[in-house]
Amino acid sequence: MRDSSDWHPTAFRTHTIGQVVRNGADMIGEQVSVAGYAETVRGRGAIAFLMLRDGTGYIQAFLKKDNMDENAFTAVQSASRESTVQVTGTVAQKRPPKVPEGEPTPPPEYEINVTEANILSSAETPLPVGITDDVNVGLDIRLDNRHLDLRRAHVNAMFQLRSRVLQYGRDHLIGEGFQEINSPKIIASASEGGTNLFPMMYFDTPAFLSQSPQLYKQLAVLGGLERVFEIGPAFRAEKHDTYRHLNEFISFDIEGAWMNDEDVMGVQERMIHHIWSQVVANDLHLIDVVNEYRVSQGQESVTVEVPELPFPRIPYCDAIEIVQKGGGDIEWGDDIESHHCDIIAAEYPGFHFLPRWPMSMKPFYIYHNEDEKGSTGGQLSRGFDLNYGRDEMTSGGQREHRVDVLEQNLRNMDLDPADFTFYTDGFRYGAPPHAGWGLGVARLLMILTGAGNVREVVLFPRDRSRVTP
Ligand code: AMO
Repeated sequence: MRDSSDWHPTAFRTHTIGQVVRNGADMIGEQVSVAGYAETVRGRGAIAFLMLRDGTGYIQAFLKKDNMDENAFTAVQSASRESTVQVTGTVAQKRPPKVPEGEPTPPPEYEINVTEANILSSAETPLPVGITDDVNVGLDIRLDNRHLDLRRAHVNAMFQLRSRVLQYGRDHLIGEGFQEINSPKIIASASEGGTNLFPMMYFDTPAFLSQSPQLYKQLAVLGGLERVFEIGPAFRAEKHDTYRHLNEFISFDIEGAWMNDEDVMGVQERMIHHIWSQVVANDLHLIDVVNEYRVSQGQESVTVEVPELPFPRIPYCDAIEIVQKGGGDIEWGDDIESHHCDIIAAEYPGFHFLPRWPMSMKPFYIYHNEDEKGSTGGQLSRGFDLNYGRDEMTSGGQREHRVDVLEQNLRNMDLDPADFTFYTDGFRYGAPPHAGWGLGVARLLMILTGAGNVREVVLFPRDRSRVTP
């Protein structure tokens, strides 16, 4: 579990369990207080073994009636699973298990000889979902009881990995000169065009939940912040029911001045390379926990292979040819859907960019150059996607910075420039060429953890049928 070396003592414990487990050799005889969940309680009569778990590890607490208050002893001995317990006692080395001759002796393990114990909160029984035992409940029941589901080791590990991924991504971008921003989530007009907005009342005025920080991150760059990023929620009123769509998701966005599509693809691949390298350097113990569970379920283990740079670039026109050659039914100007991506993924199974989409497929804010035409003469744009296998991770592109073209794009897409003056005004007083992207955080986590569904790596997912807990 988590590295606990720099956790400070709190009112309820002097040490984390992880600290005692790791530093046990130097702590023999030392008095400690730890607190955690009661995984199991064994033993009868005058002794009891309590297996205690906190967010950092597991330890056995050894209780002897003679060594402590009798009522406290009895309370622990009859404690239900998952009750929270605080124990105080001295650190001791566990008696080593007998190993057959010739086999290596396992590393020493430590336990706590308890002198004081305190049930902090008793767990009701039965538990609606199993924590340590392999109770086969579906995802829905797990999500209804997420507060318990999170106590399972592999679920806990997945969310630790999620936090790490965001940390490494953030570190990388800050290292490339990006600064973090927060854009409003209550907005007055569609940021992506289209109709997939959740309406709301903002006092007496109709408003919407934001679909994307798109227009605001651009305004920040136009205002001179040059390189910005945001990790925040995006809301889409789409009636999807798939393993990779939610109605609220965390979008990891960047925007940079004086950059084109190729420049921000570079930022993207370097960031992903950094995240993967850091996970390999620091977090393989978390991947091991995930794999332990996967193997117990008969699933393949996940391996974290740092992807090579640069990622392949397969321009849209070439992608169409690959799909056609692979027997897929597609024409220039069509969207590349998941079943088409399967054909491309057969050749490019890892991360790959799909740059230069037709302008007709891309939002009004994407840049295009009149001279850049596709194989059938259609107008090409500077919009791109990043895919991993069959799944889209990211969309991005160079942005249109010429206000007259921008307004024409809006009209071409049946949008009224008058509704976007808060945005287009940002381009009237000198606008740097700029570019950016938006990455679906849960989709990236799906790859890293092997999760087959974004809901696995989202704390409290919001989909068509789920708005609680
Ligand atoms: P787009 O709409 O493609 O682009 O979204 C960017 C990325 O966000 C993720 N994503 C989703 N994840 C879960 N559930 C959903 N319903 C969902 N919709 C999108 C995907 C997708 O690639 N403004 C542009 C980005 C930009 O150009 O900077 C945008 O929002 O991984």
